[in-house]
Amino acid sequence: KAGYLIKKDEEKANGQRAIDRSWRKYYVYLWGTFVRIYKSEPLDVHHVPPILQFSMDKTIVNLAVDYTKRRNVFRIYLPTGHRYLFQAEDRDDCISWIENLQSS
Ligand code: I3P
Repeated sequence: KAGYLIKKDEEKANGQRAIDRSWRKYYVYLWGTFVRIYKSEPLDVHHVPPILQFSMDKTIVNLAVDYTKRRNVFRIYLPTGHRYLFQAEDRDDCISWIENLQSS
């Protein structure tokens, strides 16, 4: 699965509050068990280094029901302590991302 999502960093490694907390649009590509994040859709996804990549191993993904400022937002918890919010375009896309990430 791949597509544009709007991301906000909530916490960085070790659960420290992220410094840059603004929402930004990124191209997100789920490659096997890896999430690769690009500024925009690369011409060749396998030859352009992502700006961020992490494994879905030992992560937790769920709907961010407590985050009420935006709709269709899910959260990813990484074992490193990083915590990200992602906003999808609509409800279906949000559920689809959660399901794909959970089964990756
Ligand atoms: C952040 C930006 C985010 C906001 C965040 C701000 O400022 O306004 O939209 O998160 O609030 O720090 P900046 O763009 O100057 O970095 P919300 O949209 O969730 O309110 P926060 O620090 O309370 O997370």
